[in-house]
Amino acid sequence: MRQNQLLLSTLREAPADADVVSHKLMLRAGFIRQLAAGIYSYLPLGRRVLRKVEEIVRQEMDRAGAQELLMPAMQPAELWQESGRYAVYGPELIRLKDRHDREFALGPTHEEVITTLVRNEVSSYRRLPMTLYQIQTKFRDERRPRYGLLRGREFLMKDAYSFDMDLEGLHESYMKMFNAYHRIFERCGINFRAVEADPGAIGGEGGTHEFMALADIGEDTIAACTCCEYAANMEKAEPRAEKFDVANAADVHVPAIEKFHTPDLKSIDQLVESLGVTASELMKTLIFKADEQVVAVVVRGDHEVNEIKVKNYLGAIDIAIADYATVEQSAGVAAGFVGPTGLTIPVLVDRAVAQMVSGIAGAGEVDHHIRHVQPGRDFALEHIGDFRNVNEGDACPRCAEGIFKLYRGIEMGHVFKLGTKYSESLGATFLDSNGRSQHMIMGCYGIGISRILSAVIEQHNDEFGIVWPKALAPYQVHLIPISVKDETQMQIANDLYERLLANGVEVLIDDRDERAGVKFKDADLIGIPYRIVIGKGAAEGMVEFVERSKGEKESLTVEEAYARVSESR
Ligand code: 9G3
Repeated sequence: MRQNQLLLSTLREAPADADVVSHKLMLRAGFIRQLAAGIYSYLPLGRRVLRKVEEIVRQEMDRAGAQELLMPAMQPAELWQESGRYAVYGPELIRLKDRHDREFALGPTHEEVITTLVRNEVSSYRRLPMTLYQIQTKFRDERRPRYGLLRGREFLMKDAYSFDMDLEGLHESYMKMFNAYHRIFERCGINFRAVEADPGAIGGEGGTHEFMALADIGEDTIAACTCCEYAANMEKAEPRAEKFDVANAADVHVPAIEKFHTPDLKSIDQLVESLGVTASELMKTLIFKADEQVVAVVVRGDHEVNEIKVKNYLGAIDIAIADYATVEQSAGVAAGFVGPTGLTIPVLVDRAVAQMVSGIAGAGEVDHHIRHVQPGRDFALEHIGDFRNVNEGDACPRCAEGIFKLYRGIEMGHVFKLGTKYSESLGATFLDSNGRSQHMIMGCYGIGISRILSAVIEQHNDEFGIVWPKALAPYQVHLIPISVKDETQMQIANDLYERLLANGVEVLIDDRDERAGVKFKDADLIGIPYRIVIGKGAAEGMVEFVERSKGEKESLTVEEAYARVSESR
């Protein structure tokens, strides 16, 4: 491609509203342009990278035996009413009416569409297992689109759906996808972890993993063991349950509860400071509203409540910290002074609290706390569970020596075991080998194709710009003649360009009439892996060879340079 014709304008500075490096660089290097909040155009360089990612995904899906199809974005509302999800999703689901006033949704995902399609096309066990996928634009009206392609309102997803006769079939289909995902993210040059995740609202037969690209700006936190393979997102990561028997706590004599005055001590830190205790000697009681139910959750002072774990324990759809009025009304005292004793609402006690011999807690009275609080004696242990986030350094539950380290991550892929959630609600059945009608067992598997561009740039950049992994770069070679007016330079540059093209090498030639400094700055921004500079040495047949990821310059003959980039394919 000749850069003089390429639709490309690089920017010296990123717009103010771009606040992560991948968003800044994609705008500055001319890969994307924003049309509206969370809605982007891919300029030619961006489109070429997007296509490279698509091709890797397509190859690995096909290798895993999945069949590609393409489903509509416009989905009749009736489908979502039939699956019961039309009412579940709020403004995030983009809804519209056609000219006949019929209601449609712009597809945020395609469980309803694919299940209906397969229901109508497949009815015998002989046709199963079957995994179908598409690469297609999804619409989700995010309340706060941000970080460029990381959280958009219109984005490219590969979504796959598997259909099996039984659970072991589902496990096989799931593992084929799981392994294909490993190959995809490895080929994309991404440093990632597959983490055990929480099945979430979509439900499923237990068993769901997220593929997270490690990145400091990632919105998710993952916990990975320093020794074994165990890794999970915070909603799933479980601390090791120390062997403990609540009864033995009763062996130790604990004095009766003693209330004491703690004026102006609001936070855990203030209490720790003024009482000269450690946070692990404190009990924190928080009030939550799970659907219509109000519950108290008690965790140790050095731990944080994980709302999803509480929600899952209660089997609730929604959960949120209770507002002041609800706290006053349900605990009889202002938030911050709530304690675990004397509550009339259910009290969920984290395992770490249940095994405390005694601790300091809120007194249920403003500016007062209580000490010598003994779990089991001073408040009921009817609900004991894992309700907290793991902390860095907590013991791994799977191996003997490992401890957790926490990382920020960008979710690039998510694989779910769905079971019969959609085949039941939408009636996708098949006749088994005994002629009995059974519901198909499903799995679903997503990859954020456009989001991968951001994840890759977050992991592959330097102070000068993007450093594309070879498999994803928009071109493989960047030819840079220093002076387009110098006939010798242009002769060599054009000759190289034609030969490389003829040899199937993706090459971009910077034939603009620009100063060398401008050409190098732009080349660094765009981040093409190999660069051949045709400058003064051209007269002696010498060119400069630079590998973008390394930076050192080599002086080579034209032939040597040609060979270097040709063999690298
Ligand atoms: C909606 C809206 C947003 C959504 C969904 C539905 C996420 C929704 C979960 C999934 C599960 C899997 C197949 C590919 C992999 C992910 N956001 N999810 O169902 F109506 Cl507005 O999409 N789907």
